[in-house]
Amino acid sequence: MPDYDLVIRNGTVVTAADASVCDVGLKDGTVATLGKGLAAGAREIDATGRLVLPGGIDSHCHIEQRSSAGVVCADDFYSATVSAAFGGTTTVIPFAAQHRGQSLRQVVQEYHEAAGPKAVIDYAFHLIISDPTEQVMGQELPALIRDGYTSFKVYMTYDLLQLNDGQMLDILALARREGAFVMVHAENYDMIKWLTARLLEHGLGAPRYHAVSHARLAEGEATNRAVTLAELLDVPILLVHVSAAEAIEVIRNAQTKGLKIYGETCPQYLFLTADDIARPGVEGAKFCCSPPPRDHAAQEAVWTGLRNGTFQVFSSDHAPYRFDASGKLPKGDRTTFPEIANGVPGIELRLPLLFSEGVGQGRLDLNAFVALTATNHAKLYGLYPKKGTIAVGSDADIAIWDPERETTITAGMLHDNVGYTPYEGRRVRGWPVAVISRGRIVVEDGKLAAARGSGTFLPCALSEAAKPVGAAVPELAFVTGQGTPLV
Ligand code: DUC
Ligand code: ZN
Ligand code: ZN
Repeated sequence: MPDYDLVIRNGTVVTAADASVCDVGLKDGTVATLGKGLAAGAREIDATGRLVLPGGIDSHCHIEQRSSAGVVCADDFYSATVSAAFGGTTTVIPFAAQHRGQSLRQVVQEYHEAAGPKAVIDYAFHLIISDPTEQVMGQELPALIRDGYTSFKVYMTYDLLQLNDGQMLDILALARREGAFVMVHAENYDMIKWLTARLLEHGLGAPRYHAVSHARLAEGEATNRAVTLAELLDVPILLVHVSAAEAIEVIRNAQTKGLKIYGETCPQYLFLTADDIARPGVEGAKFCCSPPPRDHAAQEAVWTGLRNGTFQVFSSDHAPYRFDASGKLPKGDRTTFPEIANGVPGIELRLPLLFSEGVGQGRLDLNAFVALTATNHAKLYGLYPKKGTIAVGSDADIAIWDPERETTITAGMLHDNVGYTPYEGRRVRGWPVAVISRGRIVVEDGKLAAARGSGTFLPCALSEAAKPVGAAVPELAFVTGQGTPLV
Protein backbone atom coordinates (compact mmCIF):
# COMPACT_ATOMS: atom_id res chain seq x y z
CA MET A 1 0.00 0.00 0.00
CA PRO A 2 1.66 3.29 -1.08
CA ASP A 3 2.20 5.93 1.61
CA TYR A 4 0.52 8.67 -0.43
CA ASP A 5 -2.35 9.01 -2.88
CA LEU A 6 -0.23 11.31 -5.00
CA VAL A 7 3.36 12.54 -4.85
CA ILE A 8 4.48 15.62 -6.79
CA ARG A 9 8.22 15.19 -7.16
CA ASN A 10 11.04 17.63 -7.42
CA GLY A 11 9.14 20.81 -8.25
CA THR A 12 9.87 24.28 -6.86
CA VAL A 13 7.24 24.64 -4.16
CA VAL A 14 6.36 28.29 -3.62
CA THR A 15 4.27 29.84 -0.86
CA ALA A 16 3.70 33.48 0.03
CA ALA A 17 6.84 33.27 2.18
CA ASP A 18 9.22 30.63 0.79
CA ALA A 19 10.38 28.63 -2.18
CA SER A 20 12.20 25.31 -2.14
CA VAL A 21 12.73 22.31 -4.37
CA CYS A 22 11.08 19.30 -2.74
CA ASP A 23 8.39 16.65 -3.03
CA VAL A 24 4.81 17.08 -1.87
CA GLY A 25 2.97 14.02 -0.56
CA LEU A 26 -0.83 14.19 -0.71
CA LYS A 27 -3.16 11.93 1.22
CA ASP A 28 -6.91 12.04 1.83
CA GLY A 29 -7.25 15.38 0.09
CA THR A 30 -4.68 17.24 2.17
CA VAL A 31 -0.96 17.91 2.10
CA ALA A 32 0.58 15.15 4.24
CA THR A 33 4.34 15.76 3.90
CA LEU A 34 6.78 18.17 2.30
CA GLY A 35 10.34 16.95 1.92
CA LYS A 36 12.94 15.32 -0.24
CA GLY A 37 12.87 11.67 -1.31
CA LEU A 38 9.33 10.92 -0.13
CA ALA A 39 8.06 7.33 -0.24
CA ALA A 40 5.96 6.17 -3.18
CA GLY A 41 2.53 7.45 -4.05
CA ALA A 42 -0.28 5.60 -5.78
CA ARG A 43 0.29 8.23 -8.47
CA GLU A 44 3.33 10.34 -9.11
CA ILE A 45 3.85 13.54 -11.05
CA ASP A 46 7.36 14.57 -12.05
CA ALA A 47 7.45 18.34 -11.55
CA THR A 48 11.15 18.85 -12.34
CA GLY A 49 11.57 22.35 -13.76
CA ARG A 50 8.01 23.24 -12.83
CA LEU A 51 6.55 25.52 -10.18
CA VAL A 52 4.26 24.01 -7.58
CA LEU A 53 1.97 26.81 -6.40
CA PRO A 54 -1.11 26.98 -4.18
CA GLY A 55 -4.21 26.82 -6.37
CA GLY A 56 -5.51 30.30 -7.04
CA ILE A 57 -8.41 31.75 -5.11
CA ASP A 58 -10.65 34.09 -7.06
CA SER A 59 -12.55 36.03 -4.42
CA HIS A 60 -14.42 38.31 -6.79
CA CYS A 61 -16.35 36.72 -9.63
CA HIS A 62 -19.95 36.74 -10.78
CA ILE A 63 -21.38 33.36 -11.63
CA GLU A 64 -24.91 32.55 -12.75
CA GLN A 65 -25.88 35.96 -11.43
CA ARG A 66 -28.67 38.19 -12.74
CA SER A 67 -27.61 41.83 -12.93
CA SER A 68 -29.78 44.57 -11.46
CA ALA A 69 -30.86 45.31 -15.05
CA GLY A 70 -32.01 41.70 -15.43
CA VAL A 71 -29.19 40.36 -17.63
CA VAL A 72 -27.96 36.88 -16.71
CA CYS A 73 -24.25 36.01 -16.74
CA ALA A 74 -23.08 33.82 -19.61
CA ASP A 75 -21.40 31.37 -17.24
CA ASP A 76 -23.13 28.98 -14.90
CA PHE A 77 -21.38 27.23 -12.04
CA TYR A 78 -20.13 24.50 -14.36
CA SER A 79 -18.58 26.59 -17.13
CA ALA A 80 -17.22 29.20 -14.70
CA THR A 81 -15.54 26.70 -12.39
CA VAL A 82 -14.19 24.61 -15.28
CA SER A 83 -12.76 27.79 -16.79
CA ALA A 84 -11.31 28.82 -13.41
CA ALA A 85 -9.67 25.41 -12.99
CA PHE A 86 -8.04 25.53 -16.44
CA GLY A 87 -6.51 28.84 -15.39
CA GLY A 88 -5.02 27.47 -12.16
CA THR A 89 -7.75 28.52 -9.73
CA THR A 90 -9.08 25.99 -7.21
CA THR A 91 -11.44 28.10 -5.10
CA VAL A 92 -13.95 30.74 -6.15
CA ILE A 93 -15.93 33.16 -4.02
CA PRO A 94 -18.77 34.49 -6.17
CA PHE A 95 -21.78 36.42 -4.91
CA ALA A 96 -25.23 35.48 -3.74
CA ALA A 97 -26.82 38.67 -4.96
CA GLN A 98 -29.95 40.13 -3.40
CA HIS A 99 -32.21 42.22 -5.58
CA ARG A 100 -34.56 44.68 -3.98
CA GLY A 101 -37.57 43.02 -2.41
CA GLN A 102 -35.85 39.64 -2.06
CA SER A 103 -35.17 37.70 1.11
CA LEU A 104 -31.42 37.15 1.54
CA ARG A 105 -32.02 33.69 2.98
CA GLN A 106 -33.97 32.71 -0.10
CA VAL A 107 -31.27 34.15 -2.37
CA VAL A 108 -28.56 32.14 -0.63
CA GLN A 109 -30.58 28.97 -0.98
CA GLU A 110 -31.07 29.58 -4.70
CA TYR A 111 -27.33 30.06 -5.26
CA HIS A 112 -26.64 26.82 -3.41
CA GLU A 113 -29.12 25.02 -5.62
CA ALA A 114 -27.34 26.43 -8.66
CA ALA A 115 -23.78 25.73 -7.50
CA GLY A 116 -24.07 22.38 -5.71
CA PRO A 117 -24.74 20.14 -8.73
CA LYS A 118 -22.34 21.98 -11.07
CA ALA A 119 -19.20 23.37 -9.41
CA VAL A 120 -16.03 21.37 -10.08
CA ILE A 121 -13.90 23.25 -7.54
CA ASP A 122 -14.62 24.52 -4.04
CA TYR A 123 -16.61 27.68 -3.46
CA ALA A 124 -17.82 30.07 -0.78
CA PHE A 125 -20.26 32.95 -1.17
CA HIS A 126 -20.17 36.65 -0.45
CA LEU A 127 -23.55 38.31 -0.13
CA ILE A 128 -24.63 41.39 -2.10
CA ILE A 129 -26.93 43.57 -0.04
CA SER A 130 -29.12 45.92 -2.05
CA ASP A 131 -32.13 46.06 0.24
CA PRO A 132 -31.16 46.41 3.91
CA THR A 133 -34.68 46.05 5.31
CA GLU A 134 -35.40 45.51 9.00
CA GLN A 135 -35.88 41.81 8.34
CA VAL A 136 -32.54 41.59 6.51
CA MET A 137 -30.60 43.65 9.04
CA GLY A 138 -32.27 42.35 12.17
CA GLN A 139 -32.56 38.67 11.40
CA GLU A 140 -31.33 37.34 8.09
CA LEU A 141 -27.84 38.84 8.03
CA PRO A 142 -26.88 37.99 11.63
CA ALA A 143 -28.03 34.40 11.07
CA LEU A 144 -26.26 34.11 7.73
CA ILE A 145 -23.02 35.45 9.22
CA ARG A 146 -23.18 32.74 11.87
CA ASP A 147 -23.68 30.16 9.09
CA GLY A 148 -20.42 31.11 7.33
CA TYR A 149 -21.37 33.99 5.02
CA THR A 150 -19.04 36.46 6.66
CA SER A 151 -18.47 38.94 3.84
CA PHE A 152 -20.78 41.13 1.85
CA LYS A 153 -20.54 43.63 -0.95
CA VAL A 154 -22.32 46.96 -0.98
CA TYR A 155 -22.58 49.43 -3.84
CA MET A 156 -22.32 53.21 -3.71
CA THR A 157 -23.60 53.42 -7.28
CA TYR A 158 -26.02 51.73 -9.78
CA ASP A 159 -29.72 52.69 -9.72
CA LEU A 160 -31.01 49.48 -8.18
CA LEU A 161 -28.09 48.61 -5.92
CA GLN A 162 -26.87 51.91 -4.52
CA LEU A 163 -26.92 52.49 -0.76
CA ASN A 164 -26.79 55.97 0.72
CA ASP A 165 -24.28 56.94 3.39
CA GLY A 166 -26.77 56.26 6.20
CA GLN A 167 -27.40 52.75 4.92
CA MET A 168 -23.66 52.23 4.53
CA LEU A 169 -23.19 53.18 8.17
CA ASP A 170 -25.96 50.78 9.19
CA ILE A 171 -24.16 47.97 7.34
CA LEU A 172 -20.76 48.87 8.77
CA ALA A 173 -22.17 48.98 12.31
CA LEU A 174 -23.78 45.59 11.76
CA ALA A 175 -20.50 44.16 10.43
CA ARG A 176 -18.70 45.34 13.56
CA ARG A 177 -21.37 44.02 15.89
CA GLU A 178 -21.92 40.63 14.20
CA GLY A 179 -18.41 39.91 12.94
CA ALA A 180 -18.48 40.37 9.18
CA PHE A 181 -16.35 42.00 6.50
CA VAL A 182 -17.61 44.63 4.06
CA MET A 183 -16.51 44.97 0.43
CA VAL A 184 -17.30 48.30 -1.18
CA HIS A 185 -17.91 49.25 -4.80
CA ALA A 186 -16.88 52.90 -4.54
CA GLU A 187 -18.02 55.25 -7.28
CA ASN A 188 -19.99 58.49 -6.84
CA TYR A 189 -23.53 57.72 -8.02
CA ASP A 190 -24.66 61.29 -8.66
CA MET A 191 -21.53 62.27 -10.59
CA ILE A 192 -21.97 59.29 -12.91
CA LYS A 193 -25.68 59.83 -13.33
CA TRP A 194 -25.24 63.54 -14.01
CA LEU A 195 -22.43 63.02 -16.52
CA THR A 196 -24.41 60.27 -18.24
CA ALA A 197 -27.41 62.54 -18.69
CA ARG A 198 -25.25 65.36 -20.11
CA LEU A 199 -23.50 63.00 -22.53
CA LEU A 200 -26.77 61.51 -23.79
CA GLU A 201 -28.27 65.01 -24.18
CA HIS A 202 -25.41 65.72 -26.56
CA GLY A 203 -26.05 62.51 -28.48
CA LEU A 204 -22.89 60.88 -27.10
CA GLY A 205 -24.04 57.33 -26.49
CA ALA A 206 -21.11 55.31 -27.91
CA PRO A 207 -19.30 52.86 -25.60
CA ARG A 208 -16.32 55.24 -25.24
CA TYR A 209 -18.48 57.59 -23.15
CA HIS A 210 -18.88 54.90 -20.52
CA ALA A 211 -15.33 55.72 -19.46
CA VAL A 212 -16.05 59.45 -19.50
CA SER A 213 -19.14 59.09 -17.29
CA HIS A 214 -17.37 56.85 -14.78
CA ALA A 215 -14.79 59.56 -14.11
CA ARG A 216 -11.71 58.77 -12.05
CA LEU A 217 -12.70 61.55 -9.65
CA ALA A 218 -16.01 59.74 -9.06
CA GLU A 219 -13.99 56.74 -7.93
CA GLY A 220 -11.60 58.81 -5.82
CA GLU A 221 -14.38 60.73 -4.08
CA ALA A 222 -16.42 57.64 -3.22
CA THR A 223 -13.33 55.78 -2.05
CA ASN A 224 -12.52 58.63 0.30
CA ARG A 225 -16.11 58.67 1.59
CA ALA A 226 -16.16 54.90 2.13
CA VAL A 227 -12.88 55.05 4.02
CA THR A 228 -14.16 57.91 6.17
CA LEU A 229 -17.39 56.05 7.01
CA ALA A 230 -15.34 52.98 7.92
CA GLU A 231 -12.96 55.04 10.04
CA LEU A 232 -15.86 56.62 11.93
CA LEU A 233 -16.91 53.23 13.25
CA ASP A 234 -13.48 51.55 13.14
CA VAL A 235 -14.60 48.86 10.73
CA PRO A 236 -12.19 47.21 8.26
CA ILE A 237 -13.32 47.35 4.63
CA LEU A 238 -12.03 46.22 1.24
CA LEU A 239 -12.26 48.55 -1.73
CA VAL A 240 -12.94 46.23 -4.65
CA HIS A 241 -11.87 46.52 -8.30
CA VAL A 242 -9.80 49.67 -7.83
CA SER A 243 -8.71 51.34 -11.06
CA ALA A 244 -7.87 55.00 -10.46
CA ALA A 245 -4.69 56.54 -9.03
CA GLU A 246 -6.91 58.86 -6.95
CA ALA A 247 -8.49 55.87 -5.21
CA ILE A 248 -5.16 54.10 -4.73
CA GLU A 249 -3.77 57.20 -3.01
CA VAL A 250 -6.73 57.32 -0.60
CA ILE A 251 -6.27 53.64 0.30
CA ARG A 252 -2.52 54.03 0.76
CA ASN A 253 -2.96 57.06 3.01
CA ALA A 254 -5.54 55.25 5.14
CA GLN A 255 -3.19 52.28 5.52
CA THR A 256 -0.37 54.63 6.51
CA LYS A 257 -2.64 55.99 9.24
CA GLY A 258 -2.96 52.44 10.56
CA LEU A 259 -6.51 51.80 9.37
CA LYS A 260 -7.52 48.34 8.24
CA ILE A 261 -8.41 49.43 4.75
CA TYR A 262 -7.72 46.84 2.07
CA GLY A 263 -7.53 47.07 -1.69
CA GLU A 264 -8.34 44.74 -4.56
CA THR A 265 -7.54 45.17 -8.23
CA CYS A 266 -8.12 43.11 -11.36
CA PRO A 267 -6.50 42.23 -14.73
CA GLN A 268 -8.58 44.76 -16.68
CA TYR A 269 -6.85 47.62 -14.83
CA LEU A 270 -3.40 46.36 -15.77
CA PHE A 271 -3.97 45.19 -19.33
CA LEU A 272 -6.77 47.35 -20.80
CA THR A 273 -7.27 51.10 -21.14
CA ALA A 274 -10.06 53.49 -22.11
CA ASP A 275 -8.68 53.27 -25.68
CA ASP A 276 -10.07 49.74 -25.81
CA ILE A 277 -13.51 51.04 -24.85
CA ALA A 278 -13.10 53.60 -27.65
CA ARG A 279 -12.76 50.94 -30.37
CA PRO A 280 -15.03 51.58 -33.38
CA GLY A 281 -18.76 50.98 -33.37
CA VAL A 282 -20.00 48.94 -30.44
CA GLU A 283 -16.79 46.83 -30.30
CA GLY A 284 -15.81 48.89 -27.23
CA ALA A 285 -18.71 47.32 -25.32
CA LYS A 286 -16.53 44.21 -24.91
CA PHE A 287 -14.33 46.25 -22.56
CA CYS A 288 -17.02 48.12 -20.59
CA CYS A 289 -16.86 47.46 -16.89
CA SER A 290 -17.19 49.62 -13.82
CA PRO A 291 -15.00 51.24 -12.83
CA PRO A 292 -13.58 51.34 -16.36
CA PRO A 293 -9.99 50.73 -17.45
CA ARG A 294 -8.29 54.12 -17.57
CA ASP A 295 -4.94 55.22 -19.02
CA HIS A 296 -1.33 54.14 -19.03
CA ALA A 297 -0.53 56.25 -15.93
CA ALA A 298 -3.34 54.54 -14.01
CA GLN A 299 -2.01 51.13 -15.08
CA GLU A 300 1.39 52.08 -13.68
CA ALA A 301 -0.23 53.24 -10.42
CA VAL A 302 -1.96 49.85 -10.17
CA TRP A 303 1.35 48.01 -10.71
CA THR A 304 2.94 50.16 -8.02
CA GLY A 305 0.05 49.37 -5.66
CA LEU A 306 0.54 45.65 -6.28
CA ARG A 307 4.26 45.95 -5.58
CA ASN A 308 4.13 48.14 -2.49
CA GLY A 309 1.34 46.28 -0.69
CA THR A 310 -1.50 48.77 -1.15
CA PHE A 311 -3.39 45.91 -2.84
CA GLN A 312 -3.72 42.67 -0.96
CA VAL A 313 -5.79 40.77 -3.49
CA PHE A 314 -5.85 40.38 -7.26
CA SER A 315 -9.22 39.01 -8.40
CA SER A 316 -10.86 38.65 -11.80
CA ASP A 317 -14.22 40.40 -11.25
CA HIS A 318 -15.28 37.91 -13.92
CA ALA A 319 -18.63 39.31 -15.06
CA PRO A 320 -19.29 37.37 -18.26
CA TYR A 321 -21.74 38.66 -20.85
CA ARG A 322 -21.95 37.54 -24.44
CA PHE A 323 -21.39 40.11 -27.16
CA ASP A 324 -25.00 39.99 -28.38
CA ALA A 325 -28.55 40.90 -27.39
CA SER A 326 -28.56 38.31 -24.57
CA GLY A 327 -25.69 40.13 -22.87
CA LYS A 328 -23.66 43.20 -23.70
CA LEU A 329 -25.91 44.66 -26.40
CA PRO A 330 -29.61 44.56 -25.54
CA LYS A 331 -30.37 46.91 -28.46
CA GLY A 332 -27.74 45.56 -30.85
CA ASP A 333 -25.76 48.26 -32.64
CA ARG A 334 -28.06 50.94 -31.20
CA THR A 335 -27.20 50.11 -27.59
CA THR A 336 -26.02 53.24 -25.75
CA PHE A 337 -23.32 53.08 -23.10
CA PRO A 338 -25.60 53.05 -20.01
CA GLU A 339 -27.48 50.09 -21.53
CA ILE A 340 -24.37 47.95 -22.03
CA ALA A 341 -24.08 45.10 -19.52
CA ASN A 342 -21.18 45.94 -17.24
CA GLY A 343 -18.33 43.53 -16.84
CA VAL A 344 -15.53 41.64 -18.52
CA PRO A 345 -14.54 37.97 -18.37
CA GLY A 346 -11.24 36.98 -16.77
CA ILE A 347 -11.65 33.95 -14.51
CA GLU A 348 -9.34 31.76 -16.64
CA LEU A 349 -6.74 34.35 -17.62
CA ARG A 350 -6.32 36.15 -14.28
CA LEU A 351 -3.33 34.07 -13.24
CA PRO A 352 -1.56 33.58 -16.60
CA LEU A 353 -1.76 37.33 -17.33
CA LEU A 354 -0.35 38.35 -13.94
CA PHE A 355 2.27 35.61 -14.04
CA SER A 356 3.49 36.60 -17.47
CA GLU A 357 3.51 40.37 -17.05
CA GLY A 358 4.16 40.45 -13.30
CA VAL A 359 6.60 37.63 -12.53
CA GLY A 360 7.88 37.24 -16.09
CA GLN A 361 8.69 40.93 -16.50
CA GLY A 362 10.27 41.23 -13.04
CA ARG A 363 7.55 43.44 -11.55
CA LEU A 364 6.55 40.90 -8.86
CA ASP A 365 8.41 38.04 -7.25
CA LEU A 366 6.86 34.60 -7.04
CA ASN A 367 5.99 34.95 -3.36
CA ALA A 368 4.08 38.16 -4.06
CA PHE A 369 2.30 36.43 -6.94
CA VAL A 370 1.17 33.64 -4.62
CA ALA A 371 0.12 36.10 -1.91
CA LEU A 372 -1.88 38.27 -4.32
CA THR A 373 -3.60 35.40 -6.11
CA ALA A 374 -4.20 32.87 -3.32
CA THR A 375 -2.89 33.33 0.22
CA ASN A 376 -4.23 36.78 0.95
CA HIS A 377 -7.69 35.84 -0.32
CA ALA A 378 -7.78 32.95 2.16
CA LYS A 379 -6.50 35.21 4.93
CA LEU A 380 -9.01 38.00 4.27
CA TYR A 381 -12.03 35.73 4.04
CA GLY A 382 -11.29 33.31 6.86
CA LEU A 383 -10.26 30.28 4.80
CA TYR A 384 -6.60 30.17 5.83
CA PRO A 385 -4.69 27.84 6.29
CA LYS A 386 -7.18 25.31 4.92
CA LYS A 387 -6.91 27.17 1.62
CA GLY A 388 -4.29 29.45 0.07
CA THR A 389 -1.03 27.72 0.91
CA ILE A 390 0.92 24.49 0.60
CA ALA A 391 1.52 23.32 4.15
CA VAL A 392 1.04 20.11 6.09
CA GLY A 393 -2.66 19.80 6.88
CA SER A 394 -3.84 22.27 4.25
CA ASP A 395 -6.22 21.17 1.52
CA ALA A 396 -4.22 19.81 -1.38
CA ASP A 397 -5.16 22.61 -3.78
CA ILE A 398 -2.20 22.92 -6.10
CA ALA A 399 -1.42 24.27 -9.55
CA ILE A 400 1.69 22.96 -11.30
CA TRP A 401 3.00 25.61 -13.66
CA ASP A 402 5.26 25.39 -16.66
CA PRO A 403 6.93 28.79 -16.35
CA GLU A 404 8.18 28.68 -19.94
CA ARG A 405 5.05 27.61 -21.81
CA GLU A 406 4.16 30.27 -24.37
CA THR A 407 0.55 30.76 -25.34
CA THR A 408 -1.26 33.09 -27.69
CA ILE A 409 -4.61 33.86 -26.13
CA THR A 410 -7.74 33.27 -28.21
CA ALA A 411 -11.37 33.08 -27.16
CA GLY A 412 -11.53 29.60 -28.69
CA MET A 413 -8.99 28.10 -26.27
CA LEU A 414 -10.89 29.24 -23.18
CA HIS A 415 -13.50 27.22 -21.31
CA ASP A 416 -15.98 29.92 -20.39
CA ASN A 417 -19.21 30.54 -22.26
CA VAL A 418 -18.56 34.15 -23.23
CA GLY A 419 -17.50 33.82 -26.87
CA TYR A 420 -14.87 36.56 -26.78
CA THR A 421 -11.94 37.61 -24.64
CA PRO A 422 -10.72 41.17 -24.10
CA TYR A 423 -7.19 39.76 -24.28
CA GLU A 424 -7.46 38.20 -27.77
CA GLY A 425 -4.08 37.82 -29.47
CA ARG A 426 -1.90 38.56 -26.44
CA ARG A 427 1.09 36.33 -25.88
CA VAL A 428 1.79 35.08 -22.38
CA ARG A 429 4.57 33.00 -20.97
CA GLY A 430 3.79 30.56 -18.13
CA TRP A 431 0.71 28.37 -17.80
CA PRO A 432 -0.71 25.91 -15.25
CA VAL A 433 -0.31 22.43 -16.73
CA ALA A 434 -1.88 20.38 -13.94
CA VAL A 435 -4.41 21.54 -11.36
CA ILE A 436 -5.31 19.63 -8.22
CA SER A 437 -8.25 20.29 -5.93
CA ARG A 438 -8.37 18.54 -2.53
CA GLY A 439 -5.95 15.96 -3.89
CA ARG A 440 -8.03 15.23 -7.02
CA ILE A 441 -6.51 16.06 -10.38
CA VAL A 442 -9.06 18.35 -12.01
CA VAL A 443 -7.07 19.44 -15.07
CA GLU A 444 -4.13 17.66 -16.68
CA ASP A 445 -2.61 17.86 -20.17
CA GLY A 446 -5.32 20.26 -21.27
CA LYS A 447 -8.13 17.91 -20.27
CA LEU A 448 -10.78 18.19 -17.59
CA ALA A 449 -10.74 15.31 -15.11
CA ALA A 450 -13.31 16.52 -12.58
CA ALA A 451 -16.95 15.58 -12.33
CA ARG A 452 -19.80 18.09 -12.27
CA GLY A 453 -20.75 18.89 -8.70
CA SER A 454 -17.50 17.61 -7.17
CA GLY A 455 -16.70 21.03 -5.65
CA THR A 456 -17.80 21.65 -2.09
CA PHE A 457 -19.16 24.66 -0.23
CA LEU A 458 -16.80 26.41 2.19
CA PRO A 459 -18.30 28.28 5.12
CA CYS A 460 -16.07 31.25 6.00
CA ALA A 461 -14.95 32.53 9.39
CA LEU A 462 -14.26 36.16 10.21
CA SER A 463 -10.54 36.54 9.62
CA GLU A 464 -8.08 38.32 11.90
CA ALA A 465 -7.50 40.79 9.08
CA ALA A 466 -11.17 41.75 9.07
CA LYS A 467 -11.49 42.29 12.82
CA PRO A 468 -11.66 45.90 14.02
CA VAL A 469 -8.41 47.38 15.24
CA GLY A 470 -9.56 48.43 18.70
CA ALA A 471 -12.47 48.88 21.00
CA ALA A 472 -15.22 51.01 19.48
CA VAL A 473 -14.67 54.74 19.77
CA PRO A 474 -16.20 55.28 23.26
CA GLU A 475 -18.80 57.87 22.33
CA LEU A 476 -19.91 55.74 19.36
CA ALA A 477 -19.85 52.33 21.03
CA PHE A 478 -23.62 52.34 21.45
CA VAL A 479 -24.19 52.23 17.68
CA THR A 480 -22.39 48.93 17.36
CA GLY A 481 -24.06 47.44 20.42
CA GLN A 482 -20.93 47.70 22.55
CA GLY A 483 -22.00 50.35 25.04
CA THR A 484 -24.65 52.88 25.96
CA PRO A 485 -24.82 56.50 24.79
CA LEU A 486 -22.60 58.86 26.77
CA VAL A 487 -24.45 61.74 28.35
N1 DUC B 1 -18.80 46.11 -12.24
C1 DUC B 1 -19.35 45.65 -11.13
O1 DUC B 1 -19.53 46.38 -10.19
N2 DUC B 1 -19.71 44.37 -11.08
C2 DUC B 1 -19.63 43.49 -12.15
C3 DUC B 1 -18.85 43.95 -13.25
C4 DUC B 1 -18.56 45.38 -13.32
O2 DUC B 1 -18.12 45.87 -14.30
ZN1 ZN C 1 -18.57 46.32 -8.23
ZN1 ZN D 1 -17.89 42.60 -9.47
